[in-house]
Amino acid sequence: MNPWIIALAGTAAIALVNWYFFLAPKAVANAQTTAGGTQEVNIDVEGGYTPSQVRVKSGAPVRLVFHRKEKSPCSEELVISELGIRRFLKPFEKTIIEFTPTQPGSLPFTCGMNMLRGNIQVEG
Ligand SMILES: [Cu+2]
Repeated sequence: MNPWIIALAGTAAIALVNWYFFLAPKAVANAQTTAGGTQEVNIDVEGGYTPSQVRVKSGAPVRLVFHRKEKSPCSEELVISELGIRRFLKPFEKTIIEFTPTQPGSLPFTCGMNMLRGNIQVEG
């Protein structure tokens, strides 16, 4: 095969990987506000968090509904270290986590091994 083609294909592959990790748009989900004023977000847990980027407002209660759709031990624990939360997520069930953010900032959440990651963006 023509070495130029191989070099070109290699460059294209590297560009694609860089795009994926640094530039690809990450979907940010806005919380849905219920009639009671709670900001509710449904997050699917299966090999990762969907959505992994969540936006809420400071000063109103937040309800995160984690729906774990697998048995993989990686995702069995949910940690939100900024809030001191460490919770077991039962497989194929929903686990509700409630808190009220009091100031703007980032609240990262991860699995117990810090492999799966997401973030709650609290806006003022
Ligand atoms: Cu894990």
